[in-house]
Amino acid sequence: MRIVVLAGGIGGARFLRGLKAAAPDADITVIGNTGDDIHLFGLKVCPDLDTVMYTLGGGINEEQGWGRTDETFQVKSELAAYGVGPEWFGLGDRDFATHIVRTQMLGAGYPLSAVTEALCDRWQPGVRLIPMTDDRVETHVAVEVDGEQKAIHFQEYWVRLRASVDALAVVPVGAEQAKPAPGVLEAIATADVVLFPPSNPVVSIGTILAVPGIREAIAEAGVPVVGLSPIVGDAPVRGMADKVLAAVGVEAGAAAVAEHYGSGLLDGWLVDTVDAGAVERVESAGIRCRAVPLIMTDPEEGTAAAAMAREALALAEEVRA
Ligand code: FO1
Repeated sequence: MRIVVLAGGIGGARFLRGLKAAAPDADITVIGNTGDDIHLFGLKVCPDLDTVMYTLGGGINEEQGWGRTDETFQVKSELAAYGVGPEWFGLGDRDFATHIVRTQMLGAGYPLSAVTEALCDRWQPGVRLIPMTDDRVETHVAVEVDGEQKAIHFQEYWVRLRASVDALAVVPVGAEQAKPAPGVLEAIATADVVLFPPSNPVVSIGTILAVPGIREAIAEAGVPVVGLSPIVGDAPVRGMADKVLAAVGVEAGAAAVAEHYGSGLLDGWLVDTVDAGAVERVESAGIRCRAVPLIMTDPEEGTAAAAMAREALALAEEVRA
């Protein structure tokens, strides 16, 4: 079975670990969000690609869900000693090697998709990880600080400000001009099922869908498209998805997110058991809906994520019938 998964950061990566356990013989292609990418110290950092690669490759810092395990921060403190910031983004020594190799290969002319493939040679994530595009896309967030409106990089909003101020707008800068990376449209066209894991519907999955051609390819693939709600009980399971959902006028609810994606895209939607009351509203939007446990209580073992993945695949078969 060929499965295509649109993935963002932590929630997507943990779901993928469960999907691999639930469908060990499946051929899984992950289309990774690159809107989180940030250039720091002359290096290109790809947080969502690295979170998938490290999580599935066994190098992730499990508590954080980002960065490497057994990390040290000598380089970061030496940079700070030179007064070179930003200090609010925690790049570790081991992680720096990934960004150095990536930036070196990009500088030699390799596209991000080839670089990602090369980095995955080391990590062997057990899935094919393709960036949504090889072109530069960076999500910026419009905020009002001290009475002044300005656009800041997503990472500054997310990490430095901790999404403590309202996001007035979320803009994937460069998305309109971006082209799907090699292999993305082919993977969607040959998929047996497409999954939207519980990643952020605006800044992760929304950004991937903003690359011209990707949303259309999924809508026209003619195979089941099934998503899992990142919102449980009207609150995001993790992160601050409600902040960016508000920016696009979507309430932080399991049903509202399904409606946001729309029945033109989604065939099935899983909500958590606490949101069983939302099933009827989702079904009336023309999207098949089931209420199942969606909290990945045991990220390490991944058995909860495997159960969620099995439910998603089962719903896909139900939709296909
Ligand atoms: N998230 C944080 O909350 N604090 C950090 O200091 C931080 C550093 C960091 C370094 C490399 C990397 O790949 C990711 C990092 N993240 C950090 C996570 C990052 O903000 C992700 O983009 C979000 O978690 C959304 O996916």
